[in-house]
Amino acid sequence: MIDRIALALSGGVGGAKLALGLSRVLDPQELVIVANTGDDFEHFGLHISPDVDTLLYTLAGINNPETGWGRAEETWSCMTVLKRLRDETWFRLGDKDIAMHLYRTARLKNGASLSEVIDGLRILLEIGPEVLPMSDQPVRTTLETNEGLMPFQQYFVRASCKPVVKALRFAGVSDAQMTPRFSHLLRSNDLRAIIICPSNPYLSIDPILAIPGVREGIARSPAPTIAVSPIVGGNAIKGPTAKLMSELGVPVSATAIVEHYKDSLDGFVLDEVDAGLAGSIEASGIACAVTNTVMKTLEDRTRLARVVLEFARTLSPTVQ
Ligand code: FO1
Repeated sequence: MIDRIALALSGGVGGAKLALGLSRVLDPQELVIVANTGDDFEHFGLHISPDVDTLLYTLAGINNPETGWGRAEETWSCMTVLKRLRDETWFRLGDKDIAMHLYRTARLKNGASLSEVIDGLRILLEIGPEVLPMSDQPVRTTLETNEGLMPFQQYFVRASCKPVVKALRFAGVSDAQMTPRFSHLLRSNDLRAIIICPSNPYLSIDPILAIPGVREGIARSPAPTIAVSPIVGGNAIKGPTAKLMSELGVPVSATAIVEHYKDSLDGFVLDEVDAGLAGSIEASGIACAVTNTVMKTLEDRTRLARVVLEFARTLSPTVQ
């Protein structure tokens, strides 16, 4: 079987952008995306999977283009009434978005696995590539902050990432298994690349890597592992990555991202503004590609996907 499947690890808005680019370059059966579920939480009795839904909405072309998360053409009737009932409305749930959570919650209650539910949503949204949760068991990103231990959405949304983070925990991760399909792919010889999307490494990618066997599976896979830098010129494109890095005592640079992933990487994609870092990164044994990694347009997403896939091809042991 020739190498043909690109396995992308994604969380949040940045990851979803590259996943969309990959989905426009590859045939559906050539792309599998593993989504972070560490941000999942129970809210109003509903099981909400933000990074999964951001990926599904983006791949289906129905995401809210301003925020990146949630749906386009949303209405907020339910939230409006909830506010009158004096209930919690800090986590904005649109009416159409709520339908997704009702579907997911009901199916989970009936015994379906998270993988089965997400595949059901993927098919209903007519998305070609497979989207997998990293695990069917619960993993919950929790933050040790100067305001105490905080569940992820309380930190990220309710407190707008203001608390100072001291450490991160992924509750439940040591008891979690990779989803069977994820584990199978990591062990297969069909992979052309393992792509770490430009998501927040600490909040969106580390929960995936922390699942027992993932790091070993990546190291063992003959496929090249490539990360796209989420840091451009010492800043994050979106979200709290830069703030988090400085609070964790990590220099806010693309080089620090390489350092963070180093045991798992074969290649690293730098933005042009950081081209000067390529030499030292390559001296550490990790190949570098330099390109525009800022994805403003659909064309940017598609072009970056092509660059990553071509880069992987040059790093493959049997370069065709
Ligand atoms: N992020 C916010 O900053 N405010 C919100 O009210 C909010 C609601 C929301 C609803 C559904 C969903 O799938 C995502 C939502 N997000 C919101 C984003 C979410 O917190 C993040 O996408 C991830 O958890 C981190 O990437």
